[in-house]
Amino acid sequence: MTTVLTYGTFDLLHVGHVRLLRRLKALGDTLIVGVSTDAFNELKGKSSIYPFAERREIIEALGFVDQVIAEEHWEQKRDDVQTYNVDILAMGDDWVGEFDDIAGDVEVIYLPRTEGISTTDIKTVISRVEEDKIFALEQAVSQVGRLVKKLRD
Ligand code: C2G
Repeated sequence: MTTVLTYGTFDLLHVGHVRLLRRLKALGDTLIVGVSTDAFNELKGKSSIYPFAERREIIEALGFVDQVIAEEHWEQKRDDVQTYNVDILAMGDDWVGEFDDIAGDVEVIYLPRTEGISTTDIKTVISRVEEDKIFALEQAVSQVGRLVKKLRD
């Protein structure tokens, strides 16, 4: 039985995350996912829209994920590899080389990311939509103001 382990924030889950996790599951029999806690996200300099409990619940809902654990600090990977008897530690290749120091205990591999999508991009699109809506509302309000003024004159 081959056990694969990976880690991530997995905020606003998208196809980049899902495709990576599917590929990781195809590498073995058991896939364990370490989801970054909100506190660890702060250490990573990231903030997430969904709190840890919801990000964990969403990953657990993926039928091909066998277990979800909390990722609380950078140093836990080596211990997790021992605790869960992990054969492969795998990440997207934006992390290439970052975890080679634990290659002695486990096979460390990096898989190509899915280009063209990221949680940051999704947040940007949503914020732009909000800005457009606010602008349209401001336009409507000023138009109503002008109409009211005309009616009064
Ligand atoms: N990913 C991907 N394709 C994307 C976006 C993300 O393959 N378009 C991969 C990343 O390479 C990572 C995983 O999905 O392996 C999770 O990505 P994030 O949620 O951004 O996690 P990250 O902040 O990279 O956290 O200790 C490791 C860190 O916790 C990794």
